[in-house]
Amino acid sequence: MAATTYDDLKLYVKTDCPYCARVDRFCQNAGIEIEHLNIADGTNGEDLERIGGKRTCPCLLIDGKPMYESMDIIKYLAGRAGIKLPGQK
Ligand SMILES: N[C@@H](CCC(=O)N[C@@H](CS)C(=O)NCC(=O)O)C(=O)O
Repeated sequence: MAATTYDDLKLYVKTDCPYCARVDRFCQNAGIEIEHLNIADGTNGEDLERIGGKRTCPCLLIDGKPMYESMDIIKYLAGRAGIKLPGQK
């Protein structure tokens, strides 16, 4: 499947974060490409705290607005990609 890149989205992640890995797995299966910002790099951690009030990962920035919680992120991305999640009507 050819991947689709979403330029209005950025995903804050942390190395070895299982919730980030869950979002990544979904993206991989759904053919969704999003720019990743690792909070260990440069000012990414400070930036995330300034934007969202905490450094918890994953955090999806949608046009600059933060969405925390891996399942909320996956549901949002599924909606964008027109994918129905298991159990969804
Ligand atoms: N319920 C959250 C859990 C996220 C979470 O606990 N992330 C950890 C990394 S694995 C974290 O960033 N902890 C540090 C913090 O909350 O400041 C989700 O599903 O996204």
